[in-house]
Amino acid sequence: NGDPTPVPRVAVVVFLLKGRSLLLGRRRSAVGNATYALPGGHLEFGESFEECAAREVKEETGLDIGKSEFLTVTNNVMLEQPKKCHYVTIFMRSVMGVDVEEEQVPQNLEPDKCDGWEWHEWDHLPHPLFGPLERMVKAGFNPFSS
Ligand code: 8DG
Ligand code: MG
Ligand code: MG
Repeated sequence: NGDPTPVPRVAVVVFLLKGRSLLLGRRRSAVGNATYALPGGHLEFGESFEECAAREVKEETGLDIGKSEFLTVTNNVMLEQPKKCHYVTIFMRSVMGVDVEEEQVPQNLEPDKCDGWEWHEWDHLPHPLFGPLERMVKAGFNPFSS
């Protein structure tokens, strides 16, 4: 009866950088609702991190990422959320004009999950950030200098 035993899941998310800005969308979700987060989602069976990054960015924003590189990984236990969850989150980076064709414009392809995608300057990040991202920023992580 009830839910099966919960397990940690793997997520892949992308720091998509453009000049001094990065792409963020405000979540519509039982996890981190109304907070600003990176594009990304669940690693599927058989995928590489790079494949997952490109697929999730394409599904959520329509942007075609050529390449992406691994930056870091964090362990995110979120038992206080309306939907309790635990993610091992892989953070990738892709740079507009280098790994991604510069003139592409992000579209909100999953409006049930996101209010819209916007470029935000690193020095003027919106609030509140999604918990896992907020913790990294507070700890001094910088995707431009990693
Ligand atoms: P999918 O069905 O497309 O695979 O999943 P999704 O609907 O796109 O999943 P998601 O919630 O966007 O991402 C999966 C989990 O990744 C999320 O619940 C928690 C974790 N996660 C972080 N940091 C971030 C982040 O900055 N952005 C996103 N999108 N997810 C993040 O730990
Ligand atoms: Mg997704
Ligand atoms: Mg997502």
